[in-house]
Amino acid sequence: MRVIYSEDHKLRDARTELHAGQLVTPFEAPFRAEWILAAVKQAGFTDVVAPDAHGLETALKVHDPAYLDFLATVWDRWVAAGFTGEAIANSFAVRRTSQRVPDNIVGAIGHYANAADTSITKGSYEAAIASMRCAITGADWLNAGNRFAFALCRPPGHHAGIDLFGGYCFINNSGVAAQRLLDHGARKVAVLDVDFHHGNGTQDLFYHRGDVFTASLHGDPMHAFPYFLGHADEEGEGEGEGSNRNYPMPPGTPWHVWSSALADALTRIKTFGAEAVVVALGVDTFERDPISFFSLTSDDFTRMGATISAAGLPVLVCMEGGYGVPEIGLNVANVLKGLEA
Ligand code: SP5
Ligand code: ZN
Repeated sequence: MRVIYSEDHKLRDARTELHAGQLVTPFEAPFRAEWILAAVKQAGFTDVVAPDAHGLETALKVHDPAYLDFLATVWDRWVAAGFTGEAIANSFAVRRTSQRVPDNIVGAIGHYANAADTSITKGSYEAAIASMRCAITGADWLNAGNRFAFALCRPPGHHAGIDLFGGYCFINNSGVAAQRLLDHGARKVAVLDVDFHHGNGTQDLFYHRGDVFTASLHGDPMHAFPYFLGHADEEGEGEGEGSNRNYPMPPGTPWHVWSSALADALTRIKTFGAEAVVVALGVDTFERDPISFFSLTSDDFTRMGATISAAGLPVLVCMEGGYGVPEIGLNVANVLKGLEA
């Protein structure tokens, strides 16, 4: 198992997250990647490399160019406007409003935001680029004929849509990796999203495409972030009809229920004809995750890896969520162990 990690994740270190009516220290913080890296090394995954210096060519196939330009410039524009706090969206392009991008930076950030939980700071873009590079480098490890890679992406990516940031995500690393696999020979691939939260961004990227199957297992959006996407009747449209599958599940969902959704998703991925799987791995399904409501145990993560491995496909794991508790490292290492067992 090759592990791809960049120190540049530390450039994403916001002071604020709008949570429960207060600006709190973000759940998505640098310690996460440090704890996960330490635990995977401890578990014997010591083949750790830095990512290659990729540009935006692959990202431009799944994101809107103007959105990527916004990400690259938003912090400087925010500072130039005279604002001293972190960049937080507070006005949104919602139902029956114009989708023109305002010149004003407060308007622009609202246009491109799908949530106000993600404060943009100096260095956020550079960290997001490094995270994307980890995913691309991991995809290329599979393109070279290897079976497994772990891209220790931070910041995460699965809430980033074609032209939307939020949910702690800016560039959709798993989606960019899927595109990279297609660009290097795969005819069809799948993104299997096992983060607690619905992969709304990934669903958006590929909803009208027939070359990427997207499956997401997550807390029912009636009760959990991202709230506005992730229902079971969202199955893809046009060329993508039938190539999106959602598995919303209720509070308290344990492994024996969660794993039957996983089995169904893997069966559909095989039937679709995917030649590789990108696993969008959040360990926020853990029973003690501070912002989520599933009941998986640390041993369940080993079972998760083994179940995914049994599908027999090459697997690129991209890190998504998982917060707060020391077990996030162990839980990630357990998935990797299960994959290689
Ligand atoms: C990548 C990822 O896991 N992003 C998640 C973003 C969630 N942000 C909003 C968090 C809302 C949490 N509300 C739950 C309250 C629990 N008491
Ligand atoms: Zn999550």
